[in-house]
Amino acid sequence: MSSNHEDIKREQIAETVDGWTHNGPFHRRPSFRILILVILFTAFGVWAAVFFTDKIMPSILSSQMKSVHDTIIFFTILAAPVAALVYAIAAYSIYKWGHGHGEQAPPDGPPMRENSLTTSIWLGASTILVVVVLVWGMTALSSENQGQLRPVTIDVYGQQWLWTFKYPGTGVESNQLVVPVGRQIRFVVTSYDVTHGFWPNSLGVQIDANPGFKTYITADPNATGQFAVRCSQLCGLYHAYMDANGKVVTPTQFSSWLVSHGASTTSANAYALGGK
Ligand SMILES: [Cu+2]
Repeated sequence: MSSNHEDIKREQIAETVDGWTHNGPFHRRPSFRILILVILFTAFGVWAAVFFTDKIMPSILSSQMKSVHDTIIFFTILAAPVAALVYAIAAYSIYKWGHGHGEQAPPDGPPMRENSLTTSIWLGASTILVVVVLVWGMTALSSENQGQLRPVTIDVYGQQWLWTFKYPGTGVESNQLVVPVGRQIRFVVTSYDVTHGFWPNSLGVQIDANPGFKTYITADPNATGQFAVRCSQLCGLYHAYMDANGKVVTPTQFSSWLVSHGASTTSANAYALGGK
């Protein structure tokens, strides 16, 4: 290619990047620089989803929490390019036409709804994203509701501002939530006063505790460890401090814990190690 040709090409590129043509779908064309910003911001979003989620979320102690965790990562990755496009256009506009940068903003172009290509891409992309999210969500939800034959039932009581847990058949009542690993836990939840939200965070489930009737939720703990039980419904002055300690332990440890809290060995073993 001759140098003359290269000059002309460079001029054309410069025109596409910096100028705005009056026949493009966006009036001023999305420039190469915006595209670079979109790629950079998307990469940041994907990085944040993959490396940051673990650091800011509760640990994973159940199959439900694993599914919550994966869903958050997956949805953040899906949302990253959309957010990146918005931030890229905003950042570029502020840089290029912001106060004090010298250049005057170009006049508005024709309305976008009149451009069928733009609206088709926009509608098509939104539809695909929504359908993917819907299918993912329904799959995750249906896999959470498979009941086990002999779940461990725990009665949960919320009140201003503490949690009480009762372990039926053992006579044990505690402000600490201890559950055995490898068994399905069925929480029967209610409240003594106002509506609270029962949220054992690392178990990845959450349900309202309503006065006057019972709600049910099941969790499948698959790893031992500590977690927090929080209240997820604004319930009064000390709502933020309405928390309890939670612990996933082995069935044998669970049985000993029940005994140390007043259960007979027979009832603790029957409850913790295979009975109902
Ligand atoms: Cu509460």
